Amino acid sequence: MKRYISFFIWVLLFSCSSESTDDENMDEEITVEEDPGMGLIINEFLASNDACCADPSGDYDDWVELYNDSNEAIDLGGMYFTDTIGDDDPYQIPDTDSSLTTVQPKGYILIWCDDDQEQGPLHVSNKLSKGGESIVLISQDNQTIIDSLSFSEQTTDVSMGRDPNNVNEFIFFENPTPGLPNN
Ligand SMILES: [Ca+2]
Ligand SMILES: [Ca+2]
Repeated sequence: MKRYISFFIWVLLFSCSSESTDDENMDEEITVEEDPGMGLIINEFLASNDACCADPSGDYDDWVELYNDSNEAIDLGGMYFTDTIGDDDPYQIPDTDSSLTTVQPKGYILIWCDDDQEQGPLHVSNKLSKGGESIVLISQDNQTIIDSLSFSEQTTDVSMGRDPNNVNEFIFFENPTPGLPNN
């Protein structure tokens, strides 16, 4: 009889622990349903700018377009940018004026790769190489890579960006769209 009771208790315990596992699974499903989006992503870039589009100072400089695919505003201030994977001294975007460095939900922002830091906090020290290199955006902790890509040889005034029909594919754009949806 004792053995029978202890078996019954064991079954009871086992069924309780099964229930708690089910609860955890339900919590995970709810989190997925919230759909946080892809976060901040590299959406388009132009590595050789001759006559495409000028920065606010009138310079035809290289640029990287970022898209905020989350539902919250994101401040780039304090993040790091580099054109080299594994760079141990990436450029830190100043956190001096969040009104200039914040990208709104579902919004776009441009980083100018011109080494013109005096032109504002979104002008970084790395110019992009037409022959190909990398674009890496790193979090304020200087460790977490937010997004990165490597590209091969580019054509002047032809940008490369995410295909609006498949955001995981990068294609060329004869008509670049800095600050606007790729088209
Ligand atoms: Ca410039
Ligand atoms: Ca665009």
